[in-house]
Amino acid sequence: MSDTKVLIIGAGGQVGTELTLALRESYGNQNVIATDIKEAEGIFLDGIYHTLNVLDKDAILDLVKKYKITHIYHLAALLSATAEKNPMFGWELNMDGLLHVLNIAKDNGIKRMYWPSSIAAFGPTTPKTNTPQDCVMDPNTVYGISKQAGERWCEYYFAKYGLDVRSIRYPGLISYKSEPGGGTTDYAIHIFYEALKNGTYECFLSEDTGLPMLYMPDAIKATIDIMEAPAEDIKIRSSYNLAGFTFTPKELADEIRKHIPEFTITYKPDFRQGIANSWPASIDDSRARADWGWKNDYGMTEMVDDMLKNIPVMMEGR
Ligand code: VAH
Repeated sequence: MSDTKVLIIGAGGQVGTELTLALRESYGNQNVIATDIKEAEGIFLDGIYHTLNVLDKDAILDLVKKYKITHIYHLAALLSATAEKNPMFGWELNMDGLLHVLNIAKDNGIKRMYWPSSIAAFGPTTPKTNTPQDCVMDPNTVYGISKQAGERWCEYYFAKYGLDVRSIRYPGLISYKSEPGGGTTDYAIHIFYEALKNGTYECFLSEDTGLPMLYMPDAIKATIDIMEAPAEDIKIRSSYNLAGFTFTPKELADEIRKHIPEFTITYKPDFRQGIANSWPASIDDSRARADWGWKNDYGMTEMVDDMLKNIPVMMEGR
């Protein structure tokens, strides 16, 4: 019987769906309480699930007390493109939501808390290549501003209250088990479905837009590894840089064409090009590698192979 009781807030998102599956494996279905704003469906019918609005702090507290929660993974957020369409709600959900969870964790003896930041916390004057852990951060998107502010709050709650909160700056995440969440890097997911279904894809970023990316199995591994690392190994309490590989839409299309020779791509940049232009092209994640043993298992080639192998299987099962 595990004495670990995990609450996942925002379990229905791209990361949350796969994190729920992984944490159930680690701690048992009965020790993982998955929550999201939407009604339970799919995998969430196989375990404990509650609809939860992260802006309702009393509802969060009720669940923490009902299940005697020991660990919280707080994932709920509006991502970059979505938040730009609704700035004030994006700020409210991302910031008030985080502060509700930080305060509940502080006041209710939560042993460890996880909250994802993003490379979106960097901005247009951040060094673009091999972006250092510590450098200029001038995000110019609602999402990026909320992530930069959130990092400051996490470090504050650790320093002032001793809350063991840990964080990773996720790059673009690529997966097939869950829908992408309205981000700028989502092109790198949509392209696979379009390539398989239609043999062509119209990309909303320009062909030479290099962005740091990571395959979801590695993102889930990193998330669990940082949460299970000894506290003394976590020397950065804002958020750790992390990435796997960098590619441009053209490079990704060329890799897909090794599997689907007739695949074609066109480019029609939209407002998301301006968001992508403000982000780094590659990330120095040497501190995560040094402090808690991070290393990615998947490179771009392995990711493309795995996506193109698994998407058809998953689509047949639907
Ligand atoms: C987004 N997928 O595009 C997210 C991520 C670095 C990008 O944070 O908004």
